[in-house]
Amino acid sequence: MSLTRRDFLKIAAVTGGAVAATTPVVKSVLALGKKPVSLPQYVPTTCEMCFWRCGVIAKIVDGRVVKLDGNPIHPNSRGKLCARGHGGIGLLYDPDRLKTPLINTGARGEAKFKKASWDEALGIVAEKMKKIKENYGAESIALLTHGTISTYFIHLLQAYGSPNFAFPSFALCRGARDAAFEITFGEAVGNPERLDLQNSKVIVLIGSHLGENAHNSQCQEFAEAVGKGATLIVLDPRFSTAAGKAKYWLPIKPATDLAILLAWTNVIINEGLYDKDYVLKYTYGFAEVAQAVKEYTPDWAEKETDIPASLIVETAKILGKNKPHILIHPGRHTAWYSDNVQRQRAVAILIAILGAYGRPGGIYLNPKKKLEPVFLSEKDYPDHKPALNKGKYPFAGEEGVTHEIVRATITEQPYPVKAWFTTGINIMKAMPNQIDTMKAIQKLDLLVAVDMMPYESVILADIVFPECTYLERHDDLFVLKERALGVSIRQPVVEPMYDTKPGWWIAKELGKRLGLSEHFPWNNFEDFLKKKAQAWEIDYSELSKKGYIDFPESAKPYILSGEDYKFKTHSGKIELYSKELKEHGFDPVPKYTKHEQPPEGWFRLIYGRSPVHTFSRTTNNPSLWELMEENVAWINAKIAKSIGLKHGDYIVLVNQDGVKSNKVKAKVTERIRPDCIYLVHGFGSTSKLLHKAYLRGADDQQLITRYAIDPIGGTVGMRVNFVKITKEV
Ligand SMILES: Nc1nc2c(c(=O)[nH]1)N[C@H]1C(S)=C(S)[C@@H](COP(=O)(O)OP(=O)(O)OC[C@H]3O[C@@H](n4cnc5c(=O)[nH]c(N)nc54)[C@H](O)[C@@H]3O)O[C@H]1N2
Ligand SMILES: Nc1nc2c(c(=O)[nH]1)N[C@H]1C(S)=C(S)[C@@H](COP(=O)(O)OP(=O)(O)OC[C@H]3O[C@@H](n4cnc5c(=O)[nH]c(N)nc54)[C@H](O)[C@@H]3O)O[C@H]1N2
Ligand code: SF4
Ligand SMILES: [Mo]
Repeated sequence: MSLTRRDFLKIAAVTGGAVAATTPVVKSVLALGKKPVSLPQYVPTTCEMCFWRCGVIAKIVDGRVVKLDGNPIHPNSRGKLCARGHGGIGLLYDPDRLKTPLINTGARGEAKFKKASWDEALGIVAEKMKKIKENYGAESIALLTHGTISTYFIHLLQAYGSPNFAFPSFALCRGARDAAFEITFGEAVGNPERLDLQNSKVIVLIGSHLGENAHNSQCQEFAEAVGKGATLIVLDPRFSTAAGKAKYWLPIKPATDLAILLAWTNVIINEGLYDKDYVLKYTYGFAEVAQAVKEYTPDWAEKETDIPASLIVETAKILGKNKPHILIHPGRHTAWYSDNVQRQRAVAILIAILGAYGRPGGIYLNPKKKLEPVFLSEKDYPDHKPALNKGKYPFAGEEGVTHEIVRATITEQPYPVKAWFTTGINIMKAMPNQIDTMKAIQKLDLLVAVDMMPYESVILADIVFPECTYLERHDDLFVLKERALGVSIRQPVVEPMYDTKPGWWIAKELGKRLGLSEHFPWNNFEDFLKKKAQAWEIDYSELSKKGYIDFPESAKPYILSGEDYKFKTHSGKIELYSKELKEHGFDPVPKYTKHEQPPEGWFRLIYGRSPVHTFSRTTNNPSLWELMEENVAWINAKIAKSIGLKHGDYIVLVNQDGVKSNKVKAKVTERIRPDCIYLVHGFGSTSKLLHKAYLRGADDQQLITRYAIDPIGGTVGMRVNFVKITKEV
């Protein structure tokens, strides 16, 4: 059962939102001198089982978290959590958690650790950092990071003098989409994406496997739209969960999506089905697009994609006739091939000519209000050398490029990299080409991991700092750009277990030992949060009680009819033709590029999500492991028959470079094209310290020894590997 908004407001009225605060009811019972009765306490906080960051209400009985529910007033959860959100309790009480700081006494990866005190472990890391700075410069220390902890460690590194950090969420995830939207509309589509799904008449999913990709409120709105009869068109070589709800499942040949996007544009323009007024008023470069797509006819696209021309025309007409209430999902994990930005540009152009940006059922606008940044400290960072990826990819953005850190570490160009910090990232699972990652690691004088669980990054580290879980700590406030602007709080619902500490504390203590105390001018993180709330004119105690506060007057979802709306591009218009791309030597309007297809007897390796796991990070979670213990390899039934493979047989996959996977069960199914094999990402852990996940299933990343870099934004194409099936396990 999920909490309703009314239930929660009643609960919020009696609980302070603070960890140890006994409720007034409990206090009155104690005052009567009776045996303490444990009435449940309810504390709101923010989930970090993935990056959707739903509002959570934790139910605590006798100091133990017994249930997590969705916060009904939080727009990302709307009273519900996904399975992984509920599974937060499994993380909190996982017996395999990191419990103390650790010092590696063996070789990297051997997992021979000695327990250490915080003072000892922090002291060792600080001394090594000082030596590296003396010998090579502070920029030789790099940070690979993901999640909330990034805020504190990027701050620490910059204060020490290094500009080198990278998130997997750019190059390996949504970077191409964000670059394409910034080029076209002058702004990214946001996280959560600003999708007006609940009002869409037609929804197009290109990959975007909603239902397996369990982003909570997006799945709720998607279900609502399907329930209201929206027409769903799914492009996926695999019959995904979403394809099961679709009117049109188009099992596209992988790597050819740009062909159908350009052919749809061709039909919509030729048939005059685009939004003429919108195009005239708000876009730049329509004539160039119309000219460029002339060659991309449905007949041509049929040969590229395997989708019949008649279906391409039929679906294009549906899009045109229902404009502007069209939701062409801009995607999230868009690190597919070498032309990710151009594919995403084609999506953006289609959205624009259908008039679906800033319109009901399309993409809604950012809220009107902004909250000014409040920094961890006011002190300036020292000067430093240019970052490793400086000048390499003109549209790479601010989040860094993971493979540039790996490359520079191996080649020592443009300068040596001697230390890595990995905070909230599993480098072996997130980044392609594990062979290169290991080569780079051999070059390091120091490898530090800050994590909660002994995944692969941890067993490779020299020093391990155990962070407490999101249910045991404060973190920075989260600003949400839903239809209205809002702020969400993370606060401890129980005290940290074992000898674990919050990320902000670890960064501050390390900073202290490096002479950087002035960059951490607060004792307790809650003091900083209160200062921030004050600057934003938010009542902190109300935020702490409710978990979420919004500014309803900030919502301005749609462009009004005839409004003189200015986009944040150079021209103030939507740039269908991009002068910016042209100036950098790239195609100003997307052109089709052919990608290599698997040779006879080989299959393209594709991958995606399970609704009950997040990447590798939940594979050992006792509650979620029970729901799915290992992944399986999806193989087309005809192929299986031709090689005598039965459903449930164990197989091994071998890639084009001879790399073999761990054994994995075959899922023999009609639900996938014969030219692909599909794995859920994140499995096949090689960490012996994980009693549930160790060697369960196959690791897609192990087989991704090749990757294709998109020169526009430095994003990575990871679906360019081919595998064979062997039955030798
Ligand atoms: N449960 C759960 N949900 C999650 C996450 C999680 O770990 N677990 N992670 C979150 C994150 S950070 C991200 S980035 C998103 C990722 O989720 P999405 O952005 O939805 O990922 P995609 O890569 O678009 O979708 C994977 C689908 O693409 C299909 N596919 C493979 N190759 C092709 C191709 O060439 N063309 C087409 N059209 N389809 C193809 C696959 O068969 C699969 O169904 O999920 C988010 N949601
Ligand atoms: N082959 C392949 N590669 C991929 C993807 C894919 O689908 N296939 N997906 C890509 C995408 S879209 C993304 S976003 C990235 C995701 O990349 P990552 O975010 O690195 O994903 P995980 O594998 O879950 O590793 C997360 C690590 O952080 C730790 N962790 C989790 N929460 C916390 C916390 O609160 N504090 C600390 N200190 N540590 C924490 C976990 O224990 C784990 O060790 O991977 C990318 N790489
Ligand atoms: S989508 Fe699920 S895992 Fe992600 S934040 Fe929301 S409840 Fe947590
Ligand atoms: Mo992602």
